[in-house]
Amino acid sequence: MHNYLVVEIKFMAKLKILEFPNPRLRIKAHPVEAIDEKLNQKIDDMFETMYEAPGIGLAATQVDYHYRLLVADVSAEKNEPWVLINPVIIEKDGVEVTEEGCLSVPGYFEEVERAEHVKVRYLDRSGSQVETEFDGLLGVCVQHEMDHLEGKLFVDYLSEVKRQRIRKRLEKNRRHHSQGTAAVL
Ligand code: GNR
Ligand code: NI
Repeated sequence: MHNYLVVEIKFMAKLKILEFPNPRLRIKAHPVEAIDEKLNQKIDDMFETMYEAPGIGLAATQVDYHYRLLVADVSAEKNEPWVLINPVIIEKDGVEVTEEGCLSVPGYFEEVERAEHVKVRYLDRSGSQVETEFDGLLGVCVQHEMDHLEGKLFVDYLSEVKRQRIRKRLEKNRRHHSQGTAAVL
């Protein structure tokens, strides 16, 4: 009998980001049950997708993976990666208005009101439960990503008129884009 060592090599992959008004962005994410190789691969793929976009955060929901997982990096050097698994806000205070954008709503930036400070309980990449206080841009980003896990988008904080205007323009752009693609085929 021969014993074989099977080596599996996985490469990082850039994932497709769902765009508003795709109904899959409205799915409420399930808790992560196990931090295993499959989840680790997903985390790596999410970082690659976020850095290439480029964005400062990405929720699993946006890449059609409906588990409570988000990544973020607001540093200029892109060397401060954060991974939050099953995050829960346990304290919040203050009010802050920030001009937000979203990779799932490309090209639009609008002011959104969020808590100024949040304390979040979550599992880190190693599976340890930790509590961290977030504020500033990272605090806004974490709240924005946690909304995604609930199926909520920043455009939901805008007026119905503004939201419909954004939806119509994005749908129109997408129609034109897919016509161009179809003509090549
Ligand atoms: O890249 C992003 N920038 C951003 C700016 C202000 C507030 C929130 C964000 S998050 C966004 C990436 C994204 O869509 N994450 O879900
Ligand atoms: Ni977003």
